[in-house]
Amino acid sequence: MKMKFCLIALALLCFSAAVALDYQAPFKINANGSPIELGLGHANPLVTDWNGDGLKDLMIGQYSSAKIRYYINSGSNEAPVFTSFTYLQADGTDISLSSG
Ligand SMILES: [Ca+2]
Repeated sequence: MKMKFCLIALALLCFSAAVALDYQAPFKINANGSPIELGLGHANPLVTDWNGDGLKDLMIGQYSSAKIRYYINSGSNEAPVFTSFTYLQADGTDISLSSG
């Protein structure tokens, strides 16, 4: 019984250490000097070097329009600069993922 308790305690300790995440405080991201506004609903951001220039870009799935905004980083990875966005397209048409 004592051994079983120790194994459970060890498992809980490992699990809690594995899920203890250290998040930064939330902050707004600017484009053209103003915070990015997405309208109604939540956003699904992704930071990745989409165009392969070595700078991390910003992709945002937009709930209200069901489209994906693409902001090219014209700054650096340490101090990104975003201006206007385009919507991701496939075959010349904005990609739209409707809910439901
Ligand atoms: Ca890039």
